[in-house]
Amino acid sequence: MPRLVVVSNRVADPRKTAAGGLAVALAEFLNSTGGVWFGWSGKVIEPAQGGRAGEGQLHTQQAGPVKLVTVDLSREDHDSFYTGYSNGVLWPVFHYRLDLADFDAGYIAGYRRVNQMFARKLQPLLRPDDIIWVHDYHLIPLAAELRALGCNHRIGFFLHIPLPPSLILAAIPGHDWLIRALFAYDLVGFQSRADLLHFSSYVESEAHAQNLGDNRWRAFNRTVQAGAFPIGIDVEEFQGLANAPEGRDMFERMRREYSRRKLLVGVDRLDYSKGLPQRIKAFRELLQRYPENHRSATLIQIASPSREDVSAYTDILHELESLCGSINGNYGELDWMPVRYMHRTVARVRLPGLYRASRVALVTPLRDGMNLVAKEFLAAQDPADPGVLVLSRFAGAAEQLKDALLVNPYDIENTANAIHLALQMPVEERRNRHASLMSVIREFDVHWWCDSFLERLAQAEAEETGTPWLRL
Ligand code: GDG
Repeated sequence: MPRLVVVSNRVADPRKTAAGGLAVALAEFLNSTGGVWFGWSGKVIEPAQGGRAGEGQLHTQQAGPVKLVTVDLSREDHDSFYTGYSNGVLWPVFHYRLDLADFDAGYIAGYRRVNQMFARKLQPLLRPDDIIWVHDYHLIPLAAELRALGCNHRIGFFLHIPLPPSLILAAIPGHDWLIRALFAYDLVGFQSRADLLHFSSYVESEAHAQNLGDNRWRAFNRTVQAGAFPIGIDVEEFQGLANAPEGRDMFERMRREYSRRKLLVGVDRLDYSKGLPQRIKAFRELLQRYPENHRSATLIQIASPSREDVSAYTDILHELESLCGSINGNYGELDWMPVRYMHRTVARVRLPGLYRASRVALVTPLRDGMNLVAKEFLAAQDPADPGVLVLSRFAGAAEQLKDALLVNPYDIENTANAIHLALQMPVEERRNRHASLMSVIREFDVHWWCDSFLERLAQAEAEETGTPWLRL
């Protein structure tokens, strides 16, 4: 068995329960296969501590069967690579938010510098038969930088966020460089068929790649294969959490506390892609249009802190606080607070109980690669009395979860109607929808995701590799 080397911006100890998302998925998989997990240590070296000179310090730790190897970043590299290019350019543009992008010309050099440094640090650690799996938008050029150092390994890439249509992508200065870099991989995975379609139309129209059929394209002297591999959750693990003492305790406390109410729940990182203000406005519209929900419908919105050094995130924080405050002020009663908004991270073990106690989940991003909260909510439900998922049609998950109530989150009135429908839905219909959604999330779970990606990577044709053709 070849060894698996996973590379992602952040690395987590796979023996500990992480906050969720990517870290949980990868930790779970690496725990079973063993291997190496390489990424940034999370540590930033300030100029006073040696700045650039102090960067690249390697830390190695054995965590069960997994070797964790991390590197430090200098303040300058962190600001241009992480805050600047990754989260100030790629994150907003890939989520179709050109208005929020900060195209500072200096960022791309830092982005490339860090990818080069990652490649330099990783390459000496590789064994000849390793398989390398690179994750997400921070590390798009990593394979090209590894190839430039003579690395001939099988390398796959998975993009966790959406890939926008060509004309949006083309707004990024250096977009051609970025997509060319994807051709250094043997396999490029996307969350949805829509993303794959955007990739194919970009490479054919902008990069004049030759379509070889079977999702393979040839350009820049390389052939790349691409595919849609919708990420899933570990359904059994999540259901186990729901049935564990802490999960049950949370469920019972929520049921007691809200016994006379119908709970609605939203759990998101506080991010402008998640459509939080639009969601709160749709809830306000629900109260306005359907007064029968007064004193009953109660929305718990958890917005876990995220990237607080980026100004777009502080703007949204203030907007949310003011929206929730005005709803509670205008509609609340002495014994009923319509919205409970928490800008805090809730322990993972408590989430399943919260989901299970809720009649409706509001998962209404304006754009989302997949959205794992939608799948976690379904997994946590009691099949005999399940809650209803209200899901944005712009989440990658909507391609799979057709039996959710799909909404356009920009359309506040229709979203409010869908929420009302969800609150009124008879148990028979809730059961039927839930059963059909569960069969999808069970079939396409996180194990399917890892296995199908790695199998396809192992089968991808071995390629000639070569010269440092990646010039900025
Ligand atoms: C990216 C893509 C894609 C959230 N708040 C708390 C908490 N969470 C956990 C959830 C879930 C995870 O974080 C969030 O995953 P999502 O998929 O919803 O979203 P992103 O963080 O934006 O993830 C996304 C994903 O990568 C995987 O490919 O689906 O589209 O944007 O697991 O439960 N966990 C805890 N407390 C919280 O307050 N413990």
